[in-house]
Amino acid sequence: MINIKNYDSNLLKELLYKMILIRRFEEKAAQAYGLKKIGGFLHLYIGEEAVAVGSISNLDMTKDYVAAAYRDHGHALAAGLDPNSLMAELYGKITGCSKGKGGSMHFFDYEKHFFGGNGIVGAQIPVATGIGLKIKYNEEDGVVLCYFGDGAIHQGSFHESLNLAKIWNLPVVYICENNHYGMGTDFRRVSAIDDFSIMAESYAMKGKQVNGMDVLEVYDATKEAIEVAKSGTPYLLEAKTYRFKGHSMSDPGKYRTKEELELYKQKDPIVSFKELLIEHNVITEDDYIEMDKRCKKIAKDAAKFAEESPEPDLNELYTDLYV
Ligand SMILES: Cc1ncc(C[n+]2csc(CCOP(=O)(O)OP(=O)(O)O)c2C)c(N)n1
Repeated sequence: MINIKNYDSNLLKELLYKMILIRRFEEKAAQAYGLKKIGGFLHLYIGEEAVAVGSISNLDMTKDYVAAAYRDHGHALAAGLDPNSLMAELYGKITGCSKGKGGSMHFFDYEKHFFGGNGIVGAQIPVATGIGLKIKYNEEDGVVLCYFGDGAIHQGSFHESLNLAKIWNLPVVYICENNHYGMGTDFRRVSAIDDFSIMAESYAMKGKQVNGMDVLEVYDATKEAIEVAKSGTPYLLEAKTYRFKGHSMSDPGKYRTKEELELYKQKDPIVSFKELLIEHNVITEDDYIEMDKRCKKIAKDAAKFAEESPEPDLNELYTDLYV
């Protein structure tokens, strides 16, 4: 049972603030997408914020690493990437973190240890494993958090990576964000089991299933997983979460009932955490309103920055290429 008194009040406020920032940033991005200011795909993370925030808040991004899939806005913001450069990336502008050439699915920042943003389902899992090997080989004090969806867990890349990670005892925490759907497919239709954390046993590592709508539960479980991973055994976490929006902006979400969606909205990770903090006098309603205003302004300013930024020069087509 989580006792809120065990946590530093600044940490609690920071967790709430980061979740609100992700929510407001994405709402602004969705609006810009609707106005056709953003092209390509846009996969929103709304509803899942507690997973990225709860886990990444354990990291020191000067020595730790994050690798994510295409639903990556939340992870990038939680990892401390600049909202302006992220919004500019969505707009395809040169000031974007990937110079406007990656878009929503390919946020990336080598300096800040953020390794995507990967459009290929499961592609980031071997990448994260490779980073784990680099940390171990160089005897660095770091860990990698690797995120992927329930749709990626049946990919060969997942199984091959976990096997290698255990053989080499790499400092990687694999985090399956089970938001119930891979595009329009309910995970129970395509999975032989419904507790993915038990897959850890196949690779002689520890696994745990956590409530991904509860930021503190994710925070605690990741802290423990990081300790285990750093002491020589990789770890698999499964965070049970839910996305409130479609798979991407073009998905009307007809494969799920309104009742199901409503049920999960009652468990909104931001609203429930805010209520918990108010109940325990960590913040007041006014503090929340002030935090929310701050985040809305950051999102609005980011959109302004993106709009006013230049397009990439045509010559950029030939830079950063590996052929
Ligand atoms: C190798 C590969 N196969 C298929 C696709 C098409 N595709 C894009 S997203 C997706 C569903 C993945 O679902 P999940 O991993 O659960 O992530 P979520 O979208 O739920 O966050 C699929 C099949 C792809 N991008 N890459």
